[in-house]
Amino acid sequence: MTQKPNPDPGPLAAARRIVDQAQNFAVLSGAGISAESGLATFRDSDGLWEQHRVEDVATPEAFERDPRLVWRFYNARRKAAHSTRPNAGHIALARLEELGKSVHILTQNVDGLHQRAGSAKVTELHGSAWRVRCTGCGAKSTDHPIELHVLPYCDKCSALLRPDIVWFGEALDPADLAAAARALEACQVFLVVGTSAQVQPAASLAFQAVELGKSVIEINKAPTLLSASATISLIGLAGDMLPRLVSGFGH
Ligand code: BV8
Ligand code: ZN
Repeated sequence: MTQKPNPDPGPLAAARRIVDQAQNFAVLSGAGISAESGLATFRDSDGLWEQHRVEDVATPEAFERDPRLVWRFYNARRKAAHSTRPNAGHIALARLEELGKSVHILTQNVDGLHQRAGSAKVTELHGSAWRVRCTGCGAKSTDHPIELHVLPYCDKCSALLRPDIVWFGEALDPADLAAAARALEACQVFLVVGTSAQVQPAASLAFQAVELGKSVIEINKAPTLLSASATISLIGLAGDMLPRLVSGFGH
C-alpha cells in the first residue's frame, strides 16, 4: 500500500544537502526501483507467478524439478525487461555520475536497467537475466534471443543451460561480495532504493552501512525493516524522489 509521500520537505531538503556535499556513493537497489518501469516486484504482487511463489520458482530445486517452468518464468522476465526502459529513478542515479560523483550501484535486480540508464559501475549481486550459464561446462553467454528456446542446451558440451542468476539457497559470487564490501567501505553516502531489505546477504549491506556510520538515505514507497535505522527515510516513489534528490534537476 503506497503511503502519502512525506508532506514535510524537511527530510528531503536534509537529504539533498547530504548528497550535494558528498563525493562517494554506494547504492543498494531492489525491485522497487524498476516498478515504475512496469516490472513486477517480488513482494508487492504477493510474489505469485503461475500459481507459484517466486521463492519456489527461483531455486535450484525448482530448476531440477521443472526446468521448463523456470525457463518460462525467466523468458517472461526477459521479455518484460526488454520491452521497457529505465525510469527517472535509474536515470537520476546515472546523472549523479555525470555530476562528477563516484557512484557504485549494488543491485539485487537482474533486469539490466541501471546499465541501460548509463550507470558505469554496477555490481549485479543476484546475477543477470541477460546472462546464461551452462550446467555442464560452466560457460557463460549473453548472445541469446530475448526468449530462449525451451529447453536451451550448450553448443559446446550439450548440457542444459540455466539463467546465470543467484537463486534462493545459492551463494552470491564472492567477487561481487568483495566489490560490494569495497564500495561500502569507500562511500560517504549509502542510498537504499526500492528494497524491502529482507533478502540476505544483500540487505545486510545496508545495516553494515549504518554500523559504519555512513549517511544512509532510504527511498521507499513504504517503511521497511531498515527505516528506523536509516539516517533519513524518504517515503515516496523512486522515480519521483531520486530526481528531486540529485541537484541539477532544478527541483
Ligand atoms: C543464500 C534472483 C546461502 C532471482 C534473488 C533467514 C535469514 C537469513 C537468510 C535466509 C533466511 N531464510 C532464508 C534465507 C536465505 C535467503 C533469504 O534471504 N531469504 C529471504 C526471503 C528471507 N537468501 C538466499 O537464499 C541467498 N543465498 O543465503 O545462500 C549459501 C551461502 C553459502 C553457500 C551456499 C549457500 C540468495 C538470495 C538471492 C535470491 N535471488 N533474485 C530473480 O530475481 O529471479 S532475490 C530477489 O529478492 C530479487 O533479487 C529481489 O531484488 C530481492 C529482494 O527483493 P526486493 O528487491 O527488496 O523486492 P521486494 O519485492 O521484496 O521489495 C520491493 C520494495 O520496493 C518494497 O519495499 C516496496 O515497498 C518498494 N517499492 C515498490 N515500488 C516502489 C518501491 N519503492 C520506491 N518506489 C517504487 N515505485
Ligand atoms: Zn557446456
